[in-house]
Amino acid sequence: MSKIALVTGVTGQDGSYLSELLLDKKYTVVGLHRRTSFNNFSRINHLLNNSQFILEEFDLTDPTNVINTIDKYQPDEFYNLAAQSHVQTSFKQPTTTFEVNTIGVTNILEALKTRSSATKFYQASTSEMFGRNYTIDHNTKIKYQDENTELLPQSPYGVSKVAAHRMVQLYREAYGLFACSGILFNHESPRRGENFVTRKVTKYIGQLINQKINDSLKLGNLQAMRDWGHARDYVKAMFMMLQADSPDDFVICTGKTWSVLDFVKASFEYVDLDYKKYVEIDQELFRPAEVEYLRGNSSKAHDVLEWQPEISFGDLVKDMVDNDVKHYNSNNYASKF
Ligand code: NAP
Ligand code: G4F
Repeated sequence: MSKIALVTGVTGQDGSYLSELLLDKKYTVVGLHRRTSFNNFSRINHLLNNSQFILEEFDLTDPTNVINTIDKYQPDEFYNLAAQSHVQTSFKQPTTTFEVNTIGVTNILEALKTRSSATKFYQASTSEMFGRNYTIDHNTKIKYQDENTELLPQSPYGVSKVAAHRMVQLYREAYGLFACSGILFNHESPRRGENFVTRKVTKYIGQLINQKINDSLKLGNLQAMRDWGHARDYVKAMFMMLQADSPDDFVICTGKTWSVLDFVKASFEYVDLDYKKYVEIDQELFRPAEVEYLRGNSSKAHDVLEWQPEISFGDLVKDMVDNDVKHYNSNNYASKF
């Protein structure tokens, strides 16, 4: 009999790639999505006819819904990818962010503890939890974050994810759940939400090349540094964590860092355009508090899980720009992933 995996946030970037990976491994995947006024299945349309893929309506802020879903499927693995995942939005909606990202995780942990304690659980933690903190390598002087770096979040989103991260550690230690958190650094793809900076840039280029936009590209802080990888590489690490001998937390990253400006330049240069002609700085897009520097160290994941990223920064930029140029070349903007 095939293993059953529950995946929350299945309509999102990571949920769609993880579902593909699990289906390839012959899992039955139950994709959990919340009710919306119009179905938001553009990233998973290609999975809907797969008999091993089941869609189930779900909201992790509703404890009864969480318990009933776990009772119904008694899953082997539970991947919690659902979140209010936008940092800027979390400053405007701190309560919703906390309800979904922290109370929602607690609802799942409680339900697993009482109804399905053998289920292996994955929680989507984040490098945003490090906030403005880093560790310095005394030999190389390189600044980085790893599993031992103290968490100093700089946004309601970061705080909500730290609280959930601690809750996962507590349920692992206090109740013996096989519960892991992946501390994933920024990861992108052609399926990235359009309000994150990388996709905002590549979407603009796609529209520009196809003469579908006349406005400038308005951006905020171009100096912030991020460790950007490809989502396809990162969902493999989620799966590997739940196949390990024992549950633990792992940093997942590339170990390199670039500024937002580096990403902008690389994207425009790829299509032989000068970004300076198109980009405008908009003070409204700066955040009340910023995470200025992220550069991970994933030695632990490399040593224990034998995980390492395969897709380079340059290939990530190409993948995203190529996809958006193709996407906006068509008048049918439906899913083309
Ligand atoms: P994403 O594309 O924004 O997807 C978020 C998903 O959560 C969507 O499917 C969304 O549904 C769902 N969701 C939101 N609120 C919900 C609720 N109350 N009940 C049920 N589902 C709900 O995010 P992503 O980039 O795939 O990231 C996946 C996870 O990893 C998130 O937890 C994020 O915080 C975390 N993370 C992401 C990164 C990154 O760089 N991508 C890095 C570290 C950690 P709708 O489609 O209906 O909105
Ligand atoms: O693309 P971003 O919105 O991603 P951010 O804030 O780093 O968060 C993402 O990565 C986290 C992992 O570290 C995840 F947990 C989280 O769920 C999300 O996936 O912004 C990246 C940087 C920031 O410094 C921001 O200030 O880009 C800067 N930026 C500059 N102009 C902009 C813009 N960000 C956005 N979204 N939009 C802009 O116009």
